[in-house]
Amino acid sequence: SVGNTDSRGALIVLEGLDRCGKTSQSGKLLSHLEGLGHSAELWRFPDRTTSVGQMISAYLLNQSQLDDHTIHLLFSANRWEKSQLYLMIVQRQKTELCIWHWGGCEGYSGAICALGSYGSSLGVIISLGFLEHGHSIVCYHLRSMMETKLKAGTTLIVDRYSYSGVAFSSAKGVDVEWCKAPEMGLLAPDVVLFLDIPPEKAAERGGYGGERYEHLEFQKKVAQCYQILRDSSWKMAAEGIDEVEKELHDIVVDHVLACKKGKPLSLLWS
Ligand code: NYM
Repeated sequence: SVGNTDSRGALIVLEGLDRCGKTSQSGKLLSHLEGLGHSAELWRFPDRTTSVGQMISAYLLNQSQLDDHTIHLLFSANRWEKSQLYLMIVQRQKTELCIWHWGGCEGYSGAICALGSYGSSLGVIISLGFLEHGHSIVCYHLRSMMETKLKAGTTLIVDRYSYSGVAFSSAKGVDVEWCKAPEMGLLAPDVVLFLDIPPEKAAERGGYGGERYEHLEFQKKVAQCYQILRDSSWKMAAEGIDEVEKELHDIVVDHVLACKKGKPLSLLWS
């Protein structure tokens, strides 16, 4: 446990093969939670908007070649970069901008709270006229922020997480324990929703695109790797769009309510 007993948002992860319907189910879950008045956001991994995410995207589009271990670590880095809170303070000195501090947020929690009300989305640059530290003009570049969001009461519906990392890399033959190692210490989801669809059925849907991994034989291996990873806490969602939707809604609302009541956060595979 990371020691939080306050009301918080839930970390909901959707997993499954390519074309299993995760993305549309994630969108529906978001609308459902918002409709019930819960604060919720949709996240997805890989997040292709960051510089690490762009390297991943180039790899998936076959525009670059990377060793299996290297791409695995990039996928993991892409999760770490969105789970930690980093703060860059840029102090304007005459006409120059100099980086004054770049690092973790310890000691800056007061400032971060103050910024919360200005907006906290990734990459936002906020200029403040002054700060109690006495700097004349200070810009904050706030990145993060899975834990911050959850603690602020926002439920995160996450389309793929560390399980995709381990399933897809180990399907290529990389050792499972090696694959898990860089994921350790990330936040553990409150629930994993696995959209359980036979690989053949997924392949029939909309056709695979031009991305790496979108081949039936490989997806069959990924399905086996997911089997190894899954535990009794995973919710396996059956097929059939309407039924899946209803089933997922009920499960998710239960978890959102448990987290509101103070269920503590915990860490993955620790
Ligand atoms: N993928 C996704 C991985 O290999 N490792 C990971 O850690 C994650 C999050 O990327 N085929 C794979 C699974 C998908 C591909 O995902 C891109 P999507 O959901 O199609 O954007």
